[in-house]
Amino acid sequence: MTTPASASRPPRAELHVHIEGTLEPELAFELAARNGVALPYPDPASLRAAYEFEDLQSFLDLYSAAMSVLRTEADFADLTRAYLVRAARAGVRHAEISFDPQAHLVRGVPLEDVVNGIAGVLERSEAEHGITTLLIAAFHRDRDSADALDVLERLLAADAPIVGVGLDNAEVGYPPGLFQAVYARAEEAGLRRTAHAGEEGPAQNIRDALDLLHAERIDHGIAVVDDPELVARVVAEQVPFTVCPVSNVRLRAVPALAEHPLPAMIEAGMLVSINSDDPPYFGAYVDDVDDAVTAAFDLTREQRAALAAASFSGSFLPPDRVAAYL
Ligand code: ES4
Ligand code: ZN
Repeated sequence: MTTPASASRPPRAELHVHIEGTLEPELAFELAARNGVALPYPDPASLRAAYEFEDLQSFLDLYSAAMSVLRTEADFADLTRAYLVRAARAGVRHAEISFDPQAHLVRGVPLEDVVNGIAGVLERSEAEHGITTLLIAAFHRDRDSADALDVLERLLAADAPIVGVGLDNAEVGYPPGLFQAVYARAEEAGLRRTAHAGEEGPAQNIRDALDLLHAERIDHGIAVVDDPELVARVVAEQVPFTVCPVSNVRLRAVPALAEHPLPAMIEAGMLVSINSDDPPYFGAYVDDVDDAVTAAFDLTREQRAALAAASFSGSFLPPDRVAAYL
């Protein structure tokens, strides 16, 4: 008899999760009522039923629309708390959470309400949920990089409690090089650097994120397998890749889980972790992702433990704190 994966789930870190992408339909309706905002669906079940995506853009359209319910500091606090409660159940002990400041600024939500709402809950996360956390400000690559730079300066001036910066939203047509000045400023300010690359875009975007942005970590990065020379480099440098296999299937970056390059990335010796990305939208928190890849690839206990260990060693925690988790 085989043991269910859940019975032996190893503790893990989650390194790739968008806090706005953790908005459950039920909470969306609660916040919509509280704020007098209308959602174009009659109830949570109809909204959840709309989570069928053709590609990254079709997801981003719905994700942006649902975000309209997030208006106040309390909304961001409630959103963050709900994620932490569910993540704790998934065995998450450390979470590096991204937020999209520009998605809220364009709607007139003050930056400090967003940051204070999220950070106020993260401050108490270790005590209340048993999860240590770090916060990442992610910039929209399909917006002008001057806007990203302006938002970064505002975060720095406000001494916002962020560990680093990221780059997300539509990838094709918006290469990493556009954001060189933003990442140079982040590096100068002592911030850590990650970037979505090679999700829908080519392997060259991964190379450019490393070389032009000095990214220390790559989000998704599944296109790396198209470029053996790049695979050899990221293996040699042990660049962490935060892979989101269920997200990639749901956004049709890969046709099916069985065809996902995760096993090839592991076999090559890359430092890969598995992550949820936007859990309710893709129907899977990180424990569900663990179950899905364990079943699809018949992963051994050792391989699952290696994925969990890589989630800590790929984190932005200092080495002594990583060692304490391993
Ligand atoms: C995202 Cl799956 C994905 N890709 C790019 N940007 C994003 N923002 C939220 N989820
Ligand atoms: Zn993502």
